[in-house]
Amino acid sequence: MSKFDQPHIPFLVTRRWLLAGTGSIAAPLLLAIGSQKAHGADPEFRLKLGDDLPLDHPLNVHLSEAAKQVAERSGGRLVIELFANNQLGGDTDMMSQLRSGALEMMSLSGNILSTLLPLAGIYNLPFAFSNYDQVWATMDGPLGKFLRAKLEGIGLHALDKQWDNGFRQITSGTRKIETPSDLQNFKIRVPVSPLWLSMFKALGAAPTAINFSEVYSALQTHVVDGQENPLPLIETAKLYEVQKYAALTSHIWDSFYLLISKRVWQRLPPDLQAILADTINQAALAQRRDMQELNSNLQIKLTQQGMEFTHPDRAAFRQALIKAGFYAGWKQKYGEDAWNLLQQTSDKLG
Ligand code: X2X
Repeated sequence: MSKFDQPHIPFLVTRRWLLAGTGSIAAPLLLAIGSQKAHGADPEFRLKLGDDLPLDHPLNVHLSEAAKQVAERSGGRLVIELFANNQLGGDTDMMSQLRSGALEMMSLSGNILSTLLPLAGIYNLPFAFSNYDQVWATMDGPLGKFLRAKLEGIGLHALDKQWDNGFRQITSGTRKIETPSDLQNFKIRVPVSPLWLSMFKALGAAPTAINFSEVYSALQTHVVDGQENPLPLIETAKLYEVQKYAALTSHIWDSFYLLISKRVWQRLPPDLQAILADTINQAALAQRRDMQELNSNLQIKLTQQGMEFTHPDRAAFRQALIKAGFYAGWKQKYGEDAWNLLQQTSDKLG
């Protein structure tokens, strides 16, 4: 080879791939499950499923298992290929792909989805929940049903069971957070969601909306000083490497809708629809159980990894939001009907 020849590059390592959230490039980011060879024939349906979480997050552990089962139960007719860890782009990109037909399935939080359908994120209202009994009574109950029906109206079929992301906690690389006043002018990353921006502005912080695919690098390069996410994600995305303090505010409970484009859903024959829905909904229930267990051990693990925890009084943050008119404003945006459905099973807001 002359010195002018290009060396052979086996595959393209993109910036996105390198920054895929974990800071580690060792693990393959594509899980292609239930390949056609295993079943000897081309599948009738091959669906790509994209998500934004690290491979070892319980959501991906259970989704990849579910994908295997779908291939088996359908005799290889239906194959789901899981693209984890923002491999297809950040959430905003993947959501566009889902709408355009380039992607068939996606797990997506109400936060990003609210940029398409504001109501989809109503369950993210801060301090709506204090425990998982309330959470699942809400999302498996009347409000969840109401929200899934609204999603059909914008061409998205949501499977019945949501997947847990968890109660969100604030982390910081620069200061301990104990009271709302510690958030004054705090440069914090939030998901691309009007509700989050509005909440942290109401608390006096300086929030910036950034997709999760860019969060590790935004913290590492000090574009922002903090972020907020549930402990299982702080652990699996290794955010403890670039954050020092964690304040256990549990300010927002968050989860993922398991979405499939309505056009694709309607093309599936009823027997494949049933296999898909049943297998993935069962996996969601198993994932919820794992998340709760994981949550209880993670404080110890993250402490060993160098994080320091504070236990703020949640009521003080809620009071600050009430005082800023936060709940009154959002009640108007969401409307009485949805607000009252939420309040049937949530803590009293406002
Ligand atoms: O973007 C985040 O922080 C995440 C992954 O937790 C979501 O809510 C989509």
